[in-house]
Amino acid sequence: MSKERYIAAKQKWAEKQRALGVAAHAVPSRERLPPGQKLTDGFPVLDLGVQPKIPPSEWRMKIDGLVENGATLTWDQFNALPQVEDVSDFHCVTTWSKYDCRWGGVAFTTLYELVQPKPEAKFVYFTSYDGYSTNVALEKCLDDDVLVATSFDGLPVAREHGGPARVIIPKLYAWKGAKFVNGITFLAEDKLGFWEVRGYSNTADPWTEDRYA
Ligand SMILES: Nc1nc2c(c(=O)[nH]1)N[C@H]1C(S)=C(S)[C@@H](COP(=O)(O)O)O[C@H]1N2
Ligand SMILES: [Mo]
Repeated sequence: MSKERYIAAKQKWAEKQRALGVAAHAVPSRERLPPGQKLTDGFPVLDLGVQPKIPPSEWRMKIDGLVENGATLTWDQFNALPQVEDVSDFHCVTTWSKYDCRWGGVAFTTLYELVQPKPEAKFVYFTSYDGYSTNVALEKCLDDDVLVATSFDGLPVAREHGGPARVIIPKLYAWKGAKFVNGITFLAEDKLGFWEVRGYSNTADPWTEDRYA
């Protein structure tokens, strides 16, 4: 099941990257702004009051849990992985949305391929340098717009926006995308993250205003 989704997403990524420069657009649904959201031109910053400063030489991304090939990647190793770019819309649960965010980095499917999750893996738990965490069903991570972004609009992701690397999952409210990400754990059972244990919805679908549990 996951395997098929993974292959389908890989294929879509490949098609998108081929078309890049011609039509690298988010595919807007007819109603592009989810219910209850307001469009913003700026880019608000939401964090826990800490913006950790991680020198590239110290940065690590640990991928573990139910995987065949666990990995702890250095900055150079991470950036040596195949790169993608994708334009998507960004929806924060506090009701602002930002259109056409151009993110570049490593597709989630590439990391999936690298570590080879076991069939029992059904959930993903992300952790961050600021103590943040969030959880997402593996199936939701296997879309052709989910990536660990290291660039925004062609420039390195700014520290306040989660640099050096942050997760982007456009189809879910943005709290599901960990800034300052340093860990990805594959699990058989769901494990609630920072906001999920504090009453935010576990599924976080902007289209059904699935904000709070
Ligand atoms: N590490 C970390 N990731 C995080 C958060 C955070 O506080 N810490 N906030 C989340 C929330 S609620 C949102 S809306 C987005 C905000 O991203 P931005 O600050 O780039 O707008 O990051 C998400 N990821
Ligand atoms: Mo948010």
